[in-house]
Amino acid sequence: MKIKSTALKFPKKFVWGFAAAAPQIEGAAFIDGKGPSIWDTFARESGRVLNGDTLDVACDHYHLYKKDFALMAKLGARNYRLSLAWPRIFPEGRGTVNQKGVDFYHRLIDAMLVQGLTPWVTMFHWDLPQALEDEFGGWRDRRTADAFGDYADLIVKAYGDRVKHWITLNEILCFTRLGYGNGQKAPGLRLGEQVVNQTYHIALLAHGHGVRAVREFGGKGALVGLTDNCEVGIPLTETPEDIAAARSHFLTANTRVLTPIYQGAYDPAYLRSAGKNAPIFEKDDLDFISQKTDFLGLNIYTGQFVRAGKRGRPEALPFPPSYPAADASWLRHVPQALYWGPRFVAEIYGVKSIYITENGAGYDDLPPENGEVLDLHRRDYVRNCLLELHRGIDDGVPVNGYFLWSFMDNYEWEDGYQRRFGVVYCDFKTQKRTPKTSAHWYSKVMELNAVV
Ligand code: GBH
Repeated sequence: MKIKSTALKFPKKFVWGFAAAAPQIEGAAFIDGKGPSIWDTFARESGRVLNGDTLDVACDHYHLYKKDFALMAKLGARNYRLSLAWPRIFPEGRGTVNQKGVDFYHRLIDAMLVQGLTPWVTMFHWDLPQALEDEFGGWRDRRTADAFGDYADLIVKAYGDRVKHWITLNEILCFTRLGYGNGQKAPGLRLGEQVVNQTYHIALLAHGHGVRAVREFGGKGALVGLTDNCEVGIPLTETPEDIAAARSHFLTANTRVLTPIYQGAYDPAYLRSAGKNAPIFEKDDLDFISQKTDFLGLNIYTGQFVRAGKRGRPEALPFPPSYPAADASWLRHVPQALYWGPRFVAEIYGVKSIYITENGAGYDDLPPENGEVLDLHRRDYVRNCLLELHRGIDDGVPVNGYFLWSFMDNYEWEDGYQRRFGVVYCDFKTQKRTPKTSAHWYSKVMELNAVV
């Protein structure tokens, strides 16, 4: 018998990298003039975050970034998706600029370039300046989107000579619905559906400002897009009926962000179902929101099985208790999400360039033993996801890159420091970094540009 072994190669220019976000790794929460973010406040309220963990020190990346970039480069990464802390640059959200904050990111970006790392900069990853929450009610008010516009102008002008890949916002749902609707994330409010719809709209306006800023001041070759965490419907069987049902589920679940951005109008079905809770907007808003972007970032961790029910209606299936999941229990193992998510956005919205801006798994890993963290579970999760991503690319889905979440263990929002998403273990007491087995494995993936 002769075995034919297929090399699971990715396309030549495929982008591989790591992803992280300022508030989750930098620490230095009150150093060098940084203002408080809504997360600094939220973390101090009792019962909000596991063990009362704060973002004060995190991975101390603010001081250790050079070492971190050296390790990233040693593992073979060429791209790094980071975010900038708005309250470091505008401690009060707008008005006075904190030059020390601006300078920090000059040094940070230069240090990346020294290590051959291309920066992919997210303008906003949830750390809204507290002052804007106090003054305007944060994402409830369009003055927050205007303040974001000034911030976007400043950072694109300051760093645009070296940064050519910009991401406006990370996961609108998480800082709108989860912050103002169910209180799970900062600012921890539980307001009604109209407010939630309004915060989505203000966030979309901020996205528009981000795109505008890059077009105005980004210089030659600057690219911009949004990162969305779409909910991915997975056809229970890959038959035309179930595929159609999953696709229709996808549209309904993601329409409020993607339809205005790609079609310049709210989906009539969404407006109808929102009724009196629909967002209040001005007509020009939608032109602004739908300015052309260059790519779409997708954060995909999990999915939802869907089948065609009665008269073909999509039926989302509940997960049985024994369905395999990470220690982050929302993160069920559904690797097919990496196939269907990108495929549906390409099919429904005609998106021509997609990057997976996050994918990874959160476990309560044990400390290194003999210098090793044998996270075979994480390696297996990521590998299965990459196999499905590869299948999509083979089928013609335009995915151009993948960023693993995350480089190192970090502040996992309301789950504090217990839940670890890193492929590098971080000892939060000593700040020692130890690459886990998954890091060494992913290093080979990047080197060989293939699933290994
Ligand atoms: C991303 O969010 C974030 O961008 C990143 O900062 C974070 O560290 C990483 O993923 C890992 O979590 O309502 O109980 O079903 C992931 C976002 C997390 C959003 C789970 C929705 C639903 C929880 N998702 N959440 S639940």
